[in-house]
Amino acid sequence: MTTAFADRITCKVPAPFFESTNVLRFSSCAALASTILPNRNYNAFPGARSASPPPLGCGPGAARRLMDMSAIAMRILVLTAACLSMADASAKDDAPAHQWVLYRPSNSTFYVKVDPGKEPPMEIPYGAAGDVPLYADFNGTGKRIPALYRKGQWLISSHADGKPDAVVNFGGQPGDIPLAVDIDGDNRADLVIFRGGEWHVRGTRNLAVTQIVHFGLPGDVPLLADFDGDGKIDFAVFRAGHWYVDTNRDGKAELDFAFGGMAGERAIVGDWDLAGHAVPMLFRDGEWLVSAQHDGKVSARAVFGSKGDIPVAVSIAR
Ligand SMILES: [Ca+2]
Ligand SMILES: [Ca+2]
Ligand SMILES: [Ca+2]
Repeated sequence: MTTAFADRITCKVPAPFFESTNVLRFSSCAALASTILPNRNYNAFPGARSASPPPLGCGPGAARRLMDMSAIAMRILVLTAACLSMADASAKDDAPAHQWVLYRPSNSTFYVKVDPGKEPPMEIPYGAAGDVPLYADFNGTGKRIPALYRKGQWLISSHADGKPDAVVNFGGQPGDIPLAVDIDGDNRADLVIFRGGEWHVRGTRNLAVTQIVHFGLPGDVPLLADFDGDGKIDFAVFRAGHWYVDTNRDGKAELDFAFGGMAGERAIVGDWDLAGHAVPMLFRDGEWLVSAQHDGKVSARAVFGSKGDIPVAVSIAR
């Protein structure tokens, strides 16, 4: 099952990310691509558990392969031109705009892009090797800001100027994984440390209290989001292609679904539509896969970033 966003694709012509302004979003790219390149099934959105990454109509991987094939090089040009012509059609799409955030460790820089939007990604140099990037509304202003976790120190940059203006100590044990989500409902991101199945939650309503929640196992990828749409943040873990979600905080999963499982991919959650349900996403070397129905099927995809980047956040642009 697909959503209204099923065939919405971010198209990127084969040029290094951020060095090209030809990052376009358009509707019906899948149908367009299959027309121009009929030997590829661009209308199919295979499940994320396939042995190899699904073909992309306009993604860099597909583009590289196709560029090597001189016999159809001209078709690429035709496709690119057609993408350009389709750009305006997407303006009629009533889907909400999304803010995509990734972090590039090689140059310690956040990249923030709004799609659809004509502005190039905003670049925020911030951090050093080994830092863990975070992007959340730490101040309760309605605006998300960058932060870094560095061996138990949280370096929050309210002005997104590459300098921390608040430093908080929380966590710091080897293997601790930081998360920043508003769990206690005061609109300010709470600091959370996942430690091998134990969640340490320091809510902003009462900084003196650290709550402990048990869910998951050592080695799990922790995730915090409202999966069931009841307005409360759920505790979730990603484990080798399976997602387990504890919606009532009793340590047992109410939701369990498969999505992903390939080596090298990263699991994150994002706000995707206005219904308030968080959606699971996978990041594979610059390709983002969305499963809006929690059924393991890819309902939308985008291209943003490249190999080595860290996906940080996806939210409704406001
Ligand atoms: Ca809070
Ligand atoms: Ca919930
Ligand atoms: Ca439960």
